[in-house]
Amino acid sequence: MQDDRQRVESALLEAVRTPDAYLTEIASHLITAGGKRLRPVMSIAAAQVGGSARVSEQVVQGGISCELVHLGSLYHDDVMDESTLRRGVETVNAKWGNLQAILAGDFLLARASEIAASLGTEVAGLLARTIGRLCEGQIEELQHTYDTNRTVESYLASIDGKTASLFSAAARIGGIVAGHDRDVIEALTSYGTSYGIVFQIVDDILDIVSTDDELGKPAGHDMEEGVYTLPVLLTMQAGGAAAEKLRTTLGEPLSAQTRTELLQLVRSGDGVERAVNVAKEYVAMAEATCALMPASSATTALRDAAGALLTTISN
Ligand code: GRG
Repeated sequence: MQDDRQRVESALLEAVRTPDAYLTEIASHLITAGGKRLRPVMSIAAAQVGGSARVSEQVVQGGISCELVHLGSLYHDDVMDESTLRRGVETVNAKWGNLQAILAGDFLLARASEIAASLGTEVAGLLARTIGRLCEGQIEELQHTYDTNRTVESYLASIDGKTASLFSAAARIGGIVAGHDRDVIEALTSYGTSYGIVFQIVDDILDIVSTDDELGKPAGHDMEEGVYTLPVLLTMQAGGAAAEKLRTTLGEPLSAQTRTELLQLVRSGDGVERAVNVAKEYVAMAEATCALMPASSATTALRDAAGALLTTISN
């Protein structure tokens, strides 16, 4: 995997190189800043299901097409949220400005599309559809900002689009490019969806239960911004005094003091535990899809990766 990771890094930097040094610098900013590269790693693992051979250059290209979409979405997300820090460095919008961040984000999507097209019409169509799904998920979230009546269905639809669809595409592309059987490709696709749902639920739980230091931003940031995630929705759904307090206080921007107060309220109820239980259902689905794939060390790694996401929640 070390060798594969190096292949991913070189391919990413190569993909954003242009004759214009200024554009190249902006487009490579978050690549050199770091990141976990989960999406290309997922494509590579998906390709290795049922075998262990070194993956082809096309598989690496398929993986980085997903990472470039992820990067493009982060450039745009940071503009929308007016974020100043990402991957431990200044965001593109903070360093160069919103116009540069939007254009460079578009550029990353263009390069991703070009690579996907080189892998065939099925991959090209899938990547285009996935970019649409990310936008749909983000719009669903936007439509329910500060909505205390937001449903769990709305939350799940949003994270399915904004996060899970790209993990699903990464796994599917790995399977398609490696030439796996159709039933294995379908199993990989639904594995990626379940993994992505768990990933986002865990991320949203961490926003509630972690310390500011662990997060590198104030805990409860989502709630403060009007994005009511699963632990908050399930606390409100449970009824009682805590639910009543949340219902009457949320719905508008919060002061730092109120945020801390509400955070305490959510932490002391059972909303977090219930959210963990929902995540566990998706872990079980991810594991069940692995049973439909041929046995191999990559299959075991995928199986273990879904459950491992839950271990990052410490309380
Ligand atoms: C332009 C494609 C495009 C979409 C526009 C902005 C937007 C609509 C969608 C983005 C939605 C979004 C920010 C989803 C969350 C993505 C996510 C799970 C980020 C964290 O991923 P990690 O932890 O990050 O894999 P690293 O930095 O490790 O890569």
